[in-house]
Amino acid sequence: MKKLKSKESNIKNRTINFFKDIYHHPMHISTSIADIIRHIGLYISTNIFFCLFVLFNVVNGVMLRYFSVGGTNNLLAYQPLLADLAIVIALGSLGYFMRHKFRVLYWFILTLIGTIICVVNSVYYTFYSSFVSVSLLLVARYADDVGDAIFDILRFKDFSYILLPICLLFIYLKLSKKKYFDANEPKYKEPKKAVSTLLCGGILGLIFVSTLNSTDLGRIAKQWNREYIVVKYGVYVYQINDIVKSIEPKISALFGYDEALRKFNEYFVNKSDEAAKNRYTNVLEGKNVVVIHAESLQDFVIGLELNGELVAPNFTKLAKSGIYFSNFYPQVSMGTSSDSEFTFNTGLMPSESGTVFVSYFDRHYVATPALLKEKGYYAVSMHGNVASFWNRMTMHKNLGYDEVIGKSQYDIDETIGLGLTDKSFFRQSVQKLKDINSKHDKFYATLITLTNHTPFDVDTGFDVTMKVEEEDETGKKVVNTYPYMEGTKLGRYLKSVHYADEAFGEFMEQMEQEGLLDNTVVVLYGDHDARLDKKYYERFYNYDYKTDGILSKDDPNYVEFDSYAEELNRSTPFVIWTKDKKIKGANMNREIKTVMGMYDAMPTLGNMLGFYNKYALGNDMFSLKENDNIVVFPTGNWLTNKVYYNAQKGESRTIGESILPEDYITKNCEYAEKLLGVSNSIIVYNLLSNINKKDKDAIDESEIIEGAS
Ligand code: GP9
Ligand code: MN
Repeated sequence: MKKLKSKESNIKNRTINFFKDIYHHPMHISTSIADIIRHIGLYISTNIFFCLFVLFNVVNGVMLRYFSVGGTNNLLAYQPLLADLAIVIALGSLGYFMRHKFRVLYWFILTLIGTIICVVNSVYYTFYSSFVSVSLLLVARYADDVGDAIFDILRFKDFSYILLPICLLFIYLKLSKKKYFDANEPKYKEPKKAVSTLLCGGILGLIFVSTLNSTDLGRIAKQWNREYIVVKYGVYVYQINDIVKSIEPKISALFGYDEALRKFNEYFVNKSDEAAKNRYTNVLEGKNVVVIHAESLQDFVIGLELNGELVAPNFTKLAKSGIYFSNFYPQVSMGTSSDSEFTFNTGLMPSESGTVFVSYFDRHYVATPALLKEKGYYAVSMHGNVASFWNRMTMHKNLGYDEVIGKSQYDIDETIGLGLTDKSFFRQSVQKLKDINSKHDKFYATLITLTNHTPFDVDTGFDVTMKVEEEDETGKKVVNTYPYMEGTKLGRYLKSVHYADEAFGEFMEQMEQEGLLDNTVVVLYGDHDARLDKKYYERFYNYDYKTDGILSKDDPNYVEFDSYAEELNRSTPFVIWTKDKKIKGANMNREIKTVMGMYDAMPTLGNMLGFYNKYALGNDMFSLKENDNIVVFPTGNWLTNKVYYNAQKGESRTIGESILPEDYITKNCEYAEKLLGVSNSIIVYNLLSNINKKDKDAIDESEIIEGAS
């Protein structure tokens, strides 16, 4: 016993001497650095188990990033490493508030949880190229799809995370056997150490936060780009954030239900249970529907020419030969693409907090795919990116799509930017549609494009310079080239749109060749604007080739591009196109200039296709009474043919010579507020599931009565 004790104190002394040596090293290490190292050394030698706990959990986090996302840059990235360190140290520090026995158990439990997080995410990533969400696990919807296949796909790497906790256990047993803990670590609680260790975790956390930019912060708030968050914040912060995000909607749904239901009933009490008939009612009934969700496609490119060449000839052709809504506005919030998909298919607005696709995917919605399914359609969504992106895999099913075709069902033979090119995507999708067409009576297909997404890095060779005919010194006419939009983000956007347009043109040709356009309506919408800085539009509309700058404000040709112009410029094209230019007497080739929101798409198309959703918040564009409409934005801003109202600033800008009726602004503000409130309540409190239940109860009751009679 005595011998053992002296051996232990020898070890301790040797360690202390080693760090003393560093302190007095002839290399003239500055005293303060040597001091720090000595302290760290002492800390480690008397807290070996805690340090190993931190090290092993951090290593597991690094391994997960490397084995899933991959790349040496991920292996060496310092940001997630800092985040992992901070979170593991901070959580681990609480152990010092406990007596020794419990603190070891606590660290083991934390390690076990960390290991489970790594294993589950590793397996999930192998399947879905994304990271797991607690909220998805809770409903376990994806389990059906995984099924037995899970055992075929598991690899050694998925279990490698278990090795370190086993090592930790092994080391613990060894240290206990050698009475290391008796000699070095007190049995009692050490609150001082707990606080200083927590502080250390906190400082590391602060250093980490100081390295983040606004995109990083924005993305953690939204939590939809899971890979990005894991790569930046590490898997532990991701998972904690995911838990918070998953609980948030559940908590907000606990309060205020009765009030929400009262307002909901009040809002819909006078709304008809049937669609108003007009000359477009049922004109498209029975036709296949192909919806093109055109990534970042803005309306100003329709008909736009540069140097005599159309930027988007195919989109322009579609607009000019179909029903073209030329003042159409997406109503997206944080959920961008997914918000458009949601509003287009349900007529509801995006949620006030979080995103519907990620936070409220488990609510009941009345949606176009489900309604068309009732009419015998096969509903499918297609996208070249991973199906878990924006939680589409789950949410599209909830909206009623029979099938969600994502990246794994495409041959990724050509990539640009975010992934599979639109050209390849369309080429392969036509074959899939051909197959679907041969198997089903009619189909509703949503094709979500990808290439025209920021950073718009597609060089199509489309010329965005300015050509000016001038006279040279000899008086001869020459064409000079000026940079104009070349080298700017808007210039890149125009080239990228040109690519997306070419891809769409090829798609239409292939559809025609396969005979798929004959009984099909093609619906095109731009999902949101490209979020380009105002300065590019200022240059675009006011370029002065003589100075390669911008025209002066006094110049007669100067076009003011202020914040209102910027808002109005966010419009995207919306087109309903069929080969026939007249169906049942209805004109299928016209332009509608009345302002329209994404939430008007469902009522308008629904009337044409023969279905009605009382709970869609927009209007059927062909049933508008006063030839005016209101587009409410998630910010509370709204737009009519007469005015753009900015709710943030409490300011408005009239459009053209419009004269506003008395109370026009007040009434529309009230309307916008009510609409946003009721839409959010439907989502948060799941009010449409109640409606269905009520309908069902009513049916059940009538059945009982009928049965009794
Ligand atoms: C991702 C794509 C882009 O698959 O749809 O989404 P966004 O960034 O536009 O919301
Ligand atoms: Mn998008």
